Amino acid sequence: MAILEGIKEAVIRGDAPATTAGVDKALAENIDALTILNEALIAAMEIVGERFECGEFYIPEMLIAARAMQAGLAPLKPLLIESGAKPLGMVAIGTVQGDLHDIGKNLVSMMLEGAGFAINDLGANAGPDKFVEAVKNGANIVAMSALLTTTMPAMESTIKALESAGVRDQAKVMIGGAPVTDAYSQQIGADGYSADASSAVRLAKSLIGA
Ligand code: B1M
Repeated sequence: MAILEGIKEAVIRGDAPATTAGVDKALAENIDALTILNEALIAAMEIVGERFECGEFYIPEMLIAARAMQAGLAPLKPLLIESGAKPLGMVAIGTVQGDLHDIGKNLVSMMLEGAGFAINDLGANAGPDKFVEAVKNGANIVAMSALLTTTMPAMESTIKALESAGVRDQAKVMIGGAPVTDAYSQQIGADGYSADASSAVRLAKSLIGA
C-alpha cells in the first residue's frame, strides 16, 4: 500500500514530521493501527537495523530513524491499547549503577519498543533495587547496559539482587554495552548478550520465545 510505503520511507530517512503526518493520514483513511505499526513502523526499523549491521547506516542514522519511529508511534499508542494488541513482553531497561552513558541504552530501548515490547525505562545509574522492583511489577526481561569497565560489576550485583529477592526466575537477563562481551555474560550468569541494538531485539525475542 503506497501510504504505508511512504511512512516506511519517512522512518528510514529519519523524517519525524513526515512520519507523523503519514500515520495521521493512514488513520484518517481507516487503516488500522496494528497494520500501520507492523507494516510501516516496525518494517522500517527492521530495514534500518539491517542497514546498520551491513555498515550502510551508522549510529546517527539509526538514532534519527528511531526518533521518527517514536514520533509515528505516539498517535498509535492509545489505539493499540484500545485494540488490545498485547505487547510481546515487558522489558525493564537501564544503564547500571554508577554509569551515566544512556545513548546506547536509549537506542536499544527504542528498537525494542519498535519491535513490540512494552518498556519500563529505569534510566541511567539504575541501582539493583530498581530492577528488582520492576520485575516484581511484571517485567519479564531485564536489560542492562554498561559503558564503563568499572560499572560492569554492577550487572552481576543486579543479578545477585534478583536472586536474593527470589525473582530471578521471573525474568530473563540480557546485557550489552561497548565493554561487555558474551564471555562476561556467561561468567555472571546472564541469559544473553548482544553487541548492538538490532541484535538486542533478536535476542529479546528469542529469550522469551516470541
Ligand atoms: Co564516556 N567514556 N565517560 N561519556 N564516553 C566512554 C565510554 C569511554 C570509552 C571513552 C574513552 O575513554 N575512549 C570511556 C570508558 C573507558 C572504559 O571504562 N573502558 C569513558 C569514560 C572514561 C567516561 C568518564 C569516566 C570520563 C570522566 O569523567 N573522566 C565519565 C563517566 C561518567 C559516568 O558514567 N559515571 C564519562 C562521561 C561521558 C559523558 C557524560 C560526557 C558522555 C555520555 C552522555 C550520555 O550518554 N548521555 C560520554 C560519552 C558520549 C562517551 C563516548 C564518547 C560515546 C558513548 C556513546 O554514546 N556511544 C564513549 C566513547 C566511545 O564509545 N567511543 C565514552 C554511542 C552509543 C550508541 O553506543 O553506548 O556502545 P553504545 O551502545 C551500543 C552498543 O554498545 C549496544 O547497542 C548500542 C547501539 O548499537 N548496547 C547494548 C548498549 N547497551 C546495550 C544493552 C543491550 C544490548 C546492546 O542489552 C541490554
